[in-house]
Amino acid sequence: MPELFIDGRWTAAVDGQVREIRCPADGTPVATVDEAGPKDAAAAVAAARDAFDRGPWPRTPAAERGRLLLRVADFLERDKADFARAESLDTGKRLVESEIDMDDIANCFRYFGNLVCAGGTERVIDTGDPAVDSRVVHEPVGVCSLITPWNYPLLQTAWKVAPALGAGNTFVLKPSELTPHTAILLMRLLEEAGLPPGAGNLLLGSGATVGAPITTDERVDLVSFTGGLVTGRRIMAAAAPTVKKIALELGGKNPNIVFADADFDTAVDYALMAVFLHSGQVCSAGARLLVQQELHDAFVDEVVARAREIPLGGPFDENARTGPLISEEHRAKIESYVAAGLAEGAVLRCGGRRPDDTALQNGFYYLPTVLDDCTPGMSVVRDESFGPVMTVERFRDEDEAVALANDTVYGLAGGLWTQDSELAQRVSSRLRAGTVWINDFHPYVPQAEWGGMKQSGVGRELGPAGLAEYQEPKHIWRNTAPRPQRWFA
Ligand code: TXE
Repeated sequence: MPELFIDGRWTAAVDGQVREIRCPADGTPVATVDEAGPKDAAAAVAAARDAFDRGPWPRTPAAERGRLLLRVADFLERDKADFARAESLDTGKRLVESEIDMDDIANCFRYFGNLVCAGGTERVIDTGDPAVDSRVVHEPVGVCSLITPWNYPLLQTAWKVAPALGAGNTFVLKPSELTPHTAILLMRLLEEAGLPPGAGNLLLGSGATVGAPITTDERVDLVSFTGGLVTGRRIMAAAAPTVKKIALELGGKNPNIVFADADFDTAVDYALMAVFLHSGQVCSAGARLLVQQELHDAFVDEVVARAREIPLGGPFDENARTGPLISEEHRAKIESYVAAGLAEGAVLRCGGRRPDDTALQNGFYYLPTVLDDCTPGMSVVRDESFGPVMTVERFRDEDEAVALANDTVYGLAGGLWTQDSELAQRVSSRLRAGTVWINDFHPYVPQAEWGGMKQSGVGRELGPAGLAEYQEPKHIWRNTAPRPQRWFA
């Protein structure tokens, strides 16, 4: 069965291109999928445009749209095992982590399904004139291009597809060319759930070939993108000539601040999880450990001792606690950041190389790495390396901690550890980040907005604001007793 989904039909690429997908854990072929080109991209946009302008979806009652999302949530739970396996084969991530993702994805569809069913977004305005009926309603934005990355492929897709459909939009989805499978499975579920033809379209292919045209096409009204900062800037510029709405989630270089009074064991435990989860390929990874001067030596010694013990392995290795990087190219990028950090004076405490284990040689593994004595100017501190690399900086007091934490172009997330609740409150309000965790790291819920300040992005996903990204407020003013006004009498 072909894998592009355009105007309600499964189809191969017009020019017959295909792409082989290999598992990053061991290089085994996963499948060969259709690879769209510009003609397929144009056809997908045309289908979405037509479905928006003439199709039933934007005119379907909100409660019915919400019920479709709830059905998708049920189907996702039913098919969880297949989805999790497909996600793990594409990404190399542990099966248990993919299973957690699938639960989160079902919850996301359920959250937006219920939000849309609940309605209540219409606002009646009291103009003071009883003859006027004034209301603000929320309409869909139109045709949405949804472009997603490879680290949490279906999760990041769900954060876009669920609110886009819930609000009554039509979409063209382009998942990362490295991880297409769960997007294919999702489109099958949307079809099964009864989404009308053209309302949801799927393009598989590279960013340059099919991503770019769906960010410039004048028939597209909104582009929602999750990925790297460089691509995000490019997309923002590409969307400018036709003034598209944009929503961007561009990652982070997130601080994890440990004050001297923190619960030592718990803070060490979370410092490891914050950065080494999914080998650091997490936009909210706590990659910059900021530790108070007097705690530094003991804390870093313990982090290093435990980091050395983290077992690596493929999706189905039950002893593994983290997996490979997505690609050889991505591993090379991380290696060059570590090399630059060392050249600039960082001290390598552990990792800094590929594992020796012969069983891991065919995968893109890299050892959990701790770089101590880092300073804010180093590229490994400044840039998002997106790998299992923790940089350590020391601070003397609250002011220095906040200054270091905020010394970044990013502003996605940050964590802080202290038993002093007033200190926690003060620091959390001083951090310029979209999410702040106090004595925790990484949790999120679909009810709470997710997104970044500064160059971490534009707009928010999840929560009511995550739905509002896909809506246009419209003010409708009805004069129930019109009379000549004689302005020009
Ligand atoms: O991402 P890209 P890449 C960061 C991370 C990583 C870096 C580069 O630091 O090392 O980005 O990763 C599509 N027009 N994040 O190169 O390019 C592309 O096909 C339209 C953070 O893999 O951002 C894919 O579908 N689309 C991040 C998607 O954009 C284009 C998650 C993401 O790819 C395009 C992943 C173009 N011109 C990486 N070029 C996070 N925020 O969580 C590419 N694409």
